[in-house]
Amino acid sequence: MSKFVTIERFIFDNQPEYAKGDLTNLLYDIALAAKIISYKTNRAGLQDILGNAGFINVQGETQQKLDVFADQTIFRICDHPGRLCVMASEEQDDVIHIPDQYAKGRYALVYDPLDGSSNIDVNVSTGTIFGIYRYKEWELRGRREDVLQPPRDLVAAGYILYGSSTMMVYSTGQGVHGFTLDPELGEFLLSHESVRLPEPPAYYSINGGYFDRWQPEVQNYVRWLQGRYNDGAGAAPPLSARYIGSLVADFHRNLLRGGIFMYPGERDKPHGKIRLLYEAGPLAFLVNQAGGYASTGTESILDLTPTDLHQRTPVFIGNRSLVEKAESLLQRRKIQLD
Ligand code: P6P
Repeated sequence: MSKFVTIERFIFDNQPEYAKGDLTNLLYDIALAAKIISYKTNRAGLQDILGNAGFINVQGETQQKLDVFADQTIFRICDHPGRLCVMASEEQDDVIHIPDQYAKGRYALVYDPLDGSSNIDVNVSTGTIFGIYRYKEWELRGRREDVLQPPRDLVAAGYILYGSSTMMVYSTGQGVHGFTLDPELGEFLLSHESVRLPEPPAYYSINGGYFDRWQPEVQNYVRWLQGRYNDGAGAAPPLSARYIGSLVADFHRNLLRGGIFMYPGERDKPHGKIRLLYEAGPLAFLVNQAGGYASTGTESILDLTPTDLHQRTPVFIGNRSLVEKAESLLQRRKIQLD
Protein backbone atom coordinates (compact mmCIF):
# COMPACT_ATOMS: atom_id res chain seq x y z
CA MET A 1 0.00 0.00 0.00
CA SER A 2 1.50 3.35 -0.99
CA LYS A 3 2.32 5.59 1.97
CA PHE A 4 0.11 8.60 2.72
CA VAL A 5 2.36 11.64 2.38
CA THR A 6 0.52 14.85 3.17
CA ILE A 7 1.78 18.14 1.83
CA GLU A 8 2.62 19.18 5.36
CA ARG A 9 4.82 16.11 5.95
CA PHE A 10 6.50 16.36 2.54
CA ILE A 11 7.22 20.08 2.90
CA PHE A 12 8.71 19.53 6.37
CA ASP A 13 10.71 16.44 5.36
CA ASN A 14 12.09 18.07 2.21
CA GLN A 15 12.80 21.61 3.28
CA PRO A 16 16.46 22.57 3.45
CA GLU A 17 17.54 23.04 7.06
CA TYR A 18 17.32 26.82 6.86
CA ALA A 19 13.67 26.74 5.87
CA LYS A 20 12.14 24.53 8.54
CA GLY A 21 10.14 27.45 9.91
CA ASP A 22 8.44 30.33 8.18
CA LEU A 23 8.73 29.12 4.57
CA THR A 24 7.34 25.71 5.50
CA ASN A 25 4.49 27.29 7.43
CA LEU A 26 3.81 29.77 4.61
CA LEU A 27 3.38 26.88 2.18
CA TYR A 28 0.97 25.29 4.67
CA ASP A 29 -1.00 28.57 4.71
CA ILE A 30 -1.22 28.63 0.91
CA ALA A 31 -2.40 25.00 0.95
CA LEU A 32 -5.18 25.98 3.38
CA ALA A 33 -6.22 28.92 1.17
CA ALA A 34 -6.27 26.49 -1.77
CA LYS A 35 -8.70 24.17 0.05
CA ILE A 36 -11.06 27.05 0.74
CA ILE A 37 -10.90 28.41 -2.81
CA SER A 38 -11.32 24.89 -4.20
CA TYR A 39 -14.50 24.37 -2.16
CA LYS A 40 -15.99 27.66 -3.38
CA THR A 41 -14.85 27.23 -6.98
CA ASN A 42 -16.26 23.70 -7.24
CA ARG A 43 -19.66 25.03 -6.14
CA ALA A 44 -19.59 28.06 -8.45
CA GLY A 45 -22.13 26.54 -10.79
CA LEU A 46 -24.51 26.03 -7.87
CA GLN A 47 -24.40 29.62 -6.60
CA ASP A 48 -27.42 30.75 -8.60
CA ILE A 49 -29.36 27.59 -7.74
CA LEU A 50 -28.44 27.87 -4.06
CA GLY A 51 -29.18 31.59 -4.18
CA ASN A 52 -32.66 30.96 -5.58
CA ALA A 53 -33.30 28.41 -2.77
CA GLY A 54 -32.77 31.09 -0.13
CA PHE A 55 -29.11 30.41 0.51
CA ILE A 56 -28.27 34.10 0.39
CA ASN A 57 -26.66 34.97 3.76
CA VAL A 58 -28.40 36.95 6.50
CA GLN A 59 -26.66 40.22 5.57
CA GLY A 60 -28.13 39.84 2.11
CA GLU A 61 -24.60 39.89 0.69
CA THR A 62 -24.50 39.48 -3.06
CA GLN A 63 -22.28 36.64 -4.33
CA GLN A 64 -18.74 37.86 -4.47
CA LYS A 65 -16.92 37.38 -7.71
CA LEU A 66 -14.75 34.29 -7.28
CA ASP A 67 -11.51 36.00 -8.10
CA VAL A 68 -12.24 38.66 -5.46
CA PHE A 69 -13.11 35.84 -3.04
CA ALA A 70 -9.85 34.04 -3.86
CA ASP A 71 -7.87 37.25 -3.45
CA GLN A 72 -9.41 37.99 -0.05
CA THR A 73 -9.00 34.39 1.12
CA ILE A 74 -5.25 34.40 0.45
CA PHE A 75 -4.88 37.81 2.12
CA ARG A 76 -6.88 36.86 5.23
CA ILE A 77 -4.92 33.63 5.75
CA CYS A 78 -1.49 35.18 5.14
CA ASP A 79 -1.77 38.70 6.64
CA HIS A 80 -1.38 37.87 10.36
CA PRO A 81 0.93 34.82 11.06
CA GLY A 82 4.07 36.99 10.82
CA ARG A 83 5.70 35.15 7.91
CA LEU A 84 5.29 37.92 5.32
CA CYS A 85 6.47 41.50 5.11
CA VAL A 86 4.42 42.39 2.02
CA MET A 87 2.12 40.88 -0.63
CA ALA A 88 1.32 41.73 -4.24
CA SER A 89 -1.82 40.44 -5.93
CA GLU A 90 -2.79 40.54 -9.61
CA GLU A 91 -6.15 41.82 -8.34
CA GLN A 92 -4.70 44.83 -6.48
CA ASP A 93 -3.23 48.01 -7.99
CA ASP A 94 -0.38 48.36 -5.47
CA VAL A 95 1.43 46.17 -2.96
CA ILE A 96 -0.54 44.96 0.07
CA HIS A 97 1.04 45.96 3.37
CA ILE A 98 0.86 43.78 6.47
CA PRO A 99 -1.60 45.44 8.90
CA ASP A 100 0.23 47.40 11.63
CA GLN A 101 -1.05 45.15 14.42
CA TYR A 102 0.76 42.13 12.98
CA ALA A 103 4.53 41.36 12.91
CA LYS A 104 6.29 41.62 9.56
CA GLY A 105 8.13 38.46 8.53
CA ARG A 106 10.94 37.54 6.15
CA TYR A 107 9.04 36.71 2.96
CA ALA A 108 7.16 38.53 0.20
CA LEU A 109 4.26 36.78 -1.55
CA VAL A 110 3.19 37.49 -5.14
CA TYR A 111 0.07 35.79 -6.48
CA ASP A 112 -2.59 35.62 -9.13
CA PRO A 113 -5.53 34.51 -6.97
CA LEU A 114 -7.68 32.98 -9.70
CA ASP A 115 -6.17 32.99 -13.17
CA GLY A 116 -8.64 32.28 -15.96
CA SER A 117 -11.64 33.06 -13.74
CA SER A 118 -13.74 33.91 -16.82
CA ASN A 119 -13.62 30.17 -17.57
CA ILE A 120 -15.61 29.38 -14.42
CA ASP A 121 -18.88 30.15 -16.22
CA VAL A 122 -18.14 27.44 -18.80
CA ASN A 123 -16.76 24.95 -16.27
CA VAL A 124 -13.16 25.09 -17.51
CA SER A 125 -10.32 24.61 -15.02
CA THR A 126 -8.83 27.68 -13.33
CA GLY A 127 -5.79 28.18 -11.14
CA THR A 128 -3.94 30.14 -8.48
CA ILE A 129 -0.29 31.01 -9.16
CA PHE A 130 2.13 32.12 -6.41
CA GLY A 131 5.75 33.06 -5.87
CA ILE A 132 7.70 33.66 -2.64
CA TYR A 133 10.72 35.99 -2.34
CA ARG A 134 12.95 36.74 0.65
CA TYR A 135 13.01 40.39 1.82
CA LYS A 136 15.64 42.68 0.28
CA GLU A 137 16.70 44.72 3.33
CA TRP A 138 15.57 43.67 6.84
CA GLU A 139 15.14 47.14 8.30
CA LEU A 140 13.27 48.33 5.18
CA ARG A 141 11.26 45.15 4.56
CA GLY A 142 7.70 45.58 3.32
CA ARG A 143 8.44 47.77 0.30
CA ARG A 144 7.65 47.25 -3.41
CA GLU A 145 11.34 46.40 -3.85
CA ASP A 146 10.70 43.16 -1.95
CA VAL A 147 8.43 41.92 -4.76
CA LEU A 148 10.12 43.60 -7.74
CA GLN A 149 12.84 40.93 -7.92
CA PRO A 150 13.90 38.70 -10.84
CA PRO A 151 12.21 35.25 -10.83
CA ARG A 152 15.67 33.64 -10.47
CA ASP A 153 15.63 34.96 -6.87
CA LEU A 154 12.37 33.23 -5.92
CA VAL A 155 12.76 30.88 -2.93
CA ALA A 156 9.55 29.02 -3.83
CA ALA A 157 6.82 29.05 -6.48
CA GLY A 158 3.81 26.99 -7.40
CA TYR A 159 0.23 26.82 -8.51
CA ILE A 160 -3.07 25.24 -7.54
CA LEU A 161 -5.17 23.80 -10.38
CA TYR A 162 -8.93 23.67 -9.76
CA GLY A 163 -9.79 20.99 -12.30
CA SER A 164 -11.24 17.48 -12.35
CA SER A 165 -9.32 17.27 -9.10
CA THR A 166 -7.61 20.03 -7.13
CA MET A 167 -3.83 19.83 -7.30
CA MET A 168 -1.10 21.87 -5.66
CA VAL A 169 2.25 21.82 -7.49
CA TYR A 170 5.23 23.64 -5.96
CA SER A 171 9.00 23.87 -5.79
CA THR A 172 11.37 25.29 -3.17
CA GLY A 173 14.34 24.69 -5.44
CA GLN A 174 14.52 20.96 -4.72
CA GLY A 175 12.51 19.75 -7.72
CA VAL A 176 8.80 20.02 -8.58
CA HIS A 177 6.24 18.03 -6.59
CA GLY A 178 2.48 17.60 -7.07
CA PHE A 179 -0.21 16.91 -4.47
CA THR A 180 -3.83 15.97 -5.10
CA LEU A 181 -6.56 17.08 -2.69
CA ASP A 182 -8.59 14.25 -1.15
CA PRO A 183 -11.85 16.12 -0.50
CA GLU A 184 -13.03 13.58 2.10
CA LEU A 185 -9.82 13.84 4.13
CA GLY A 186 -9.36 17.54 3.35
CA GLU A 187 -5.67 16.76 2.79
CA PHE A 188 -3.32 17.26 -0.14
CA LEU A 189 -1.62 13.87 -0.72
CA LEU A 190 1.64 13.40 -2.66
CA SER A 191 0.72 12.16 -6.14
CA HIS A 192 3.48 13.44 -8.47
CA GLU A 193 6.97 13.42 -6.87
CA SER A 194 9.95 14.99 -8.68
CA VAL A 195 8.13 15.96 -11.88
CA ARG A 196 10.35 16.34 -14.97
CA LEU A 197 9.23 17.48 -18.43
CA PRO A 198 9.15 14.31 -20.56
CA GLU A 199 10.93 14.02 -23.91
CA PRO A 200 9.76 13.97 -26.63
CA PRO A 201 7.12 16.64 -25.96
CA ALA A 202 3.51 16.00 -26.97
CA TYR A 203 1.82 19.40 -27.32
CA TYR A 204 2.09 23.00 -28.41
CA SER A 205 -0.27 25.62 -26.97
CA ILE A 206 -1.02 28.99 -28.57
CA ASN A 207 -4.14 30.92 -29.57
CA GLY A 208 -4.01 30.31 -33.33
CA GLY A 209 -6.82 32.83 -33.83
CA TYR A 210 -4.23 35.59 -33.42
CA PHE A 211 -1.93 34.26 -36.18
CA ASP A 212 -2.12 37.47 -38.26
CA ARG A 213 -1.10 39.60 -35.23
CA TRP A 214 2.28 37.86 -34.78
CA GLN A 215 5.60 38.89 -36.27
CA PRO A 216 6.70 36.72 -39.23
CA GLU A 217 9.33 34.85 -37.16
CA VAL A 218 6.66 33.72 -34.68
CA GLN A 219 4.45 32.66 -37.60
CA ASN A 220 7.36 30.64 -39.01
CA TYR A 221 8.02 29.07 -35.60
CA VAL A 222 4.37 27.94 -35.27
CA ARG A 223 4.52 26.58 -38.85
CA TRP A 224 7.71 24.68 -37.79
CA LEU A 225 5.84 23.19 -34.83
CA GLN A 226 3.13 22.11 -37.27
CA GLY A 227 5.67 20.53 -39.64
CA ARG A 228 4.92 23.15 -42.31
CA TYR A 229 8.21 25.12 -42.21
CA ASN A 230 11.75 23.76 -42.40
CA ASP A 231 14.73 26.06 -41.85
CA GLY A 232 17.17 23.27 -42.61
CA ALA A 233 18.03 22.73 -38.94
CA GLY A 234 15.73 19.74 -38.45
CA ALA A 235 12.01 19.15 -38.13
CA ALA A 236 9.88 19.45 -35.01
CA PRO A 237 8.79 16.29 -33.20
CA PRO A 238 5.19 15.28 -34.00
CA LEU A 239 3.02 17.53 -31.81
CA SER A 240 -0.70 18.00 -31.15
CA ALA A 241 -2.28 21.41 -30.60
CA ARG A 242 -3.91 21.91 -27.21
CA TYR A 243 -5.06 25.32 -25.96
CA ILE A 244 -7.58 25.62 -23.14
CA GLY A 245 -7.33 29.37 -22.63
CA SER A 246 -6.50 28.84 -18.95
CA LEU A 247 -2.77 29.26 -18.33
CA VAL A 248 -2.45 26.99 -15.30
CA ALA A 249 -4.35 24.16 -17.03
CA ASP A 250 -2.30 24.47 -20.24
CA PHE A 251 0.96 24.71 -18.26
CA HIS A 252 0.08 21.72 -16.06
CA ARG A 253 -0.76 19.46 -19.00
CA ASN A 254 2.47 20.40 -20.78
CA LEU A 255 4.46 19.88 -17.56
CA LEU A 256 3.21 16.29 -17.29
CA ARG A 257 3.18 15.39 -21.00
CA GLY A 258 5.86 17.70 -22.45
CA GLY A 259 5.20 20.68 -24.66
CA ILE A 260 5.37 24.44 -25.04
CA PHE A 261 2.93 27.20 -24.09
CA MET A 262 3.26 30.49 -25.98
CA TYR A 263 1.75 33.92 -25.64
CA PRO A 264 3.92 36.08 -27.93
CA GLY A 265 3.88 39.81 -28.34
CA GLU A 266 1.58 41.23 -31.02
CA ARG A 267 1.64 44.36 -33.15
CA ASP A 268 -0.54 46.38 -30.72
CA LYS A 269 0.52 44.40 -27.62
CA PRO A 270 4.34 44.01 -27.98
CA HIS A 271 4.61 42.56 -24.47
CA GLY A 272 1.71 40.15 -24.92
CA LYS A 273 -0.83 39.43 -22.16
CA ILE A 274 0.84 37.30 -19.49
CA ARG A 275 2.06 39.15 -16.37
CA LEU A 276 5.69 38.79 -15.34
CA LEU A 277 5.32 39.08 -11.56
CA TYR A 278 2.29 36.85 -10.90
CA GLU A 279 2.30 34.40 -13.82
CA ALA A 280 5.40 34.11 -16.02
CA GLY A 281 7.96 34.50 -13.20
CA PRO A 282 6.69 31.77 -10.85
CA LEU A 283 6.03 29.39 -13.78
CA ALA A 284 9.53 30.08 -15.17
CA PHE A 285 10.99 29.08 -11.77
CA LEU A 286 8.90 25.89 -11.77
CA VAL A 287 9.65 24.87 -15.36
CA ASN A 288 13.37 25.41 -14.75
CA GLN A 289 13.14 23.08 -11.73
CA ALA A 290 11.44 20.48 -14.00
CA GLY A 291 14.25 20.62 -16.58
CA GLY A 292 12.55 23.09 -18.89
CA TYR A 293 13.06 26.74 -19.87
CA ALA A 294 11.05 29.97 -20.12
CA SER A 295 11.94 32.76 -22.53
CA THR A 296 10.55 36.06 -23.79
CA GLY A 297 11.64 34.78 -27.20
CA THR A 298 14.99 36.49 -26.88
CA GLU A 299 16.03 36.12 -23.19
CA SER A 300 15.39 34.02 -20.10
CA ILE A 301 12.37 35.14 -18.09
CA LEU A 302 14.24 34.16 -14.91
CA ASP A 303 16.54 37.15 -15.42
CA LEU A 304 13.88 39.84 -15.95
CA THR A 305 13.72 42.32 -13.08
CA PRO A 306 10.19 43.78 -12.93
CA THR A 307 9.94 47.57 -12.86
CA ASP A 308 6.15 47.66 -12.62
CA LEU A 309 3.90 45.36 -10.58
CA HIS A 310 1.64 44.59 -13.54
CA GLN A 311 4.07 44.54 -16.44
CA ARG A 312 3.53 41.90 -19.08
CA THR A 313 6.00 39.78 -21.03
CA PRO A 314 5.93 37.57 -24.10
CA VAL A 315 6.12 33.93 -22.97
CA PHE A 316 7.55 30.77 -24.54
CA ILE A 317 7.66 28.14 -21.77
CA GLY A 318 8.15 24.36 -21.73
CA ASN A 319 10.64 21.82 -23.03
CA ARG A 320 14.03 23.50 -23.43
CA SER A 321 14.49 22.08 -26.97
CA LEU A 322 11.26 23.72 -28.18
CA VAL A 323 11.85 27.06 -26.43
CA GLU A 324 15.44 27.36 -27.69
CA LYS A 325 14.18 26.68 -31.22
CA ALA A 326 11.80 29.62 -30.83
CA GLU A 327 14.70 31.79 -29.66
CA SER A 328 16.82 30.76 -32.65
CA LEU A 329 14.11 31.87 -35.08
CA LEU A 330 13.18 35.05 -33.18
CA GLN A 331 16.84 36.01 -32.64
CA ARG A 332 17.16 36.24 -36.43
CA ARG A 333 14.70 39.17 -36.32
CA LYS A 334 16.64 40.71 -33.41
CA ILE A 335 19.84 40.46 -35.44
CA GLN A 336 18.08 42.05 -38.44
CA LEU A 337 16.75 44.92 -36.24
CA ASP A 338 20.09 45.51 -34.43
P1 P6P B 1 -6.54 34.54 -24.83
C1 P6P B 1 -6.84 33.97 -18.79
O1 P6P B 1 -7.54 35.21 -18.98
C2 P6P B 1 -5.42 34.21 -19.26
O2 P6P B 1 -4.81 35.20 -18.51
C3 P6P B 1 -4.64 32.90 -19.15
O3 P6P B 1 -5.11 32.07 -18.15
C4 P6P B 1 -4.80 32.30 -20.53
O4 P6P B 1 -3.71 31.49 -20.90
C5 P6P B 1 -4.90 33.53 -21.43
O5 P6P B 1 -5.42 34.58 -20.63
C6 P6P B 1 -5.82 33.29 -22.62
O6 P6P B 1 -5.81 34.49 -23.39
O7 P6P B 1 -6.17 35.90 -25.38
O8 P6P B 1 -5.96 33.39 -25.67
O9 P6P B 1 -8.01 34.36 -24.56
